[in-house]
Amino acid sequence: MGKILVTGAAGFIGSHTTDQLLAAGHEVLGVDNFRTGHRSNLEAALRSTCFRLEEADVSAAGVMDGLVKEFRPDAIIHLAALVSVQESIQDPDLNQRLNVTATELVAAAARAHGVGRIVFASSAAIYGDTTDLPIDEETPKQPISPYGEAKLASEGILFAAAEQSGLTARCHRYFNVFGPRQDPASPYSGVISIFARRYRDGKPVTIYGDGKQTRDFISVHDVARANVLAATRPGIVSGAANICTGRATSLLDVVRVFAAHYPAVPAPSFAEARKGDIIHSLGWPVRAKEQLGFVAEVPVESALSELIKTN
Ligand code: UD2
Repeated sequence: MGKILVTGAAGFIGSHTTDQLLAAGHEVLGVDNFRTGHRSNLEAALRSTCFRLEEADVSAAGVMDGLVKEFRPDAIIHLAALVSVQESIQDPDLNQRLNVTATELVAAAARAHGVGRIVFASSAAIYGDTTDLPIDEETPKQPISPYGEAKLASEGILFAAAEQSGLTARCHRYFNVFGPRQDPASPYSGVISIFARRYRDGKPVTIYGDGKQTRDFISVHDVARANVLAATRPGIVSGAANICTGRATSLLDVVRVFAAHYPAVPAPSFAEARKGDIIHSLGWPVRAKEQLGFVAEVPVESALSELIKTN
């Protein structure tokens, strides 16, 4: 079994990835500064003797070098990031440090200590607001936020490191990920996390626009599985792939599932569409299948039902 270092291990995607790695018998070193991650997300992982958690900032000089030198991982899954697009606009310097400098330090540590693979949390945000659907990996990269710019720059950093040192770099362009442990704190948090909290609290949700907008919503369990595959499956080569389902789900579809589970909660209210909101987003999932053997398996309806049960 392998040794895997997970940055951002206490975050939404990081904690699910850690859980799946441990379940598969790997040894995991988790790194998190708890800026947006929560120790409680790792409650189960912390009971495992194969898991160690290090409180540290990946973007601080020397941190990754020291940890990689000591732990000698077979692979690094780099998920630590500034995750809010909105925050990247408000604080571009912080975005640069957490989303670009951190990647440079991860790549440098991997090269210095002979790590074989890096799996990176990229984003569909690198495609900007294209209306050319479905989005495949050849779609022009035209990010419209500092967040998207940083994810694209990080891909470049990792592919250059792969060219120079022979390590394998896998960049996962996540679409709209949802599931347990996603933080609904900001109005710009993922819509499903916001809806889950509102329904749980007995409050009606607000739909911006007519609710017919669609997204390629993918369960965090599928996303974590893609991370595990990319880090551990033999014979994988460097590349970037969309991590998506290839299926469009509208907000009205999402609300229908919640409403059926919470019949006492008042009906949604409708408000004007958000400025700059895109109407449809949909990924083309074939490259992940070809390069990783990854196909999303969890239907949105059952992932929503699971989320509601743990709500
Ligand atoms: C993603 C980013 C967002 C921005 C956008 C650019 C995430 C979570 N969000 O938004 O920051 O960069 O891409 O395209 O990565 N909605 C409601 N009610 C609510 C909240 C949201 O109706 O309470 C709508 C929202 O207006 C949108 C849809 O739900 O039409 C999905 O919103 P989202 O923020 O979850 O995801 P997205 O892809 O629009």
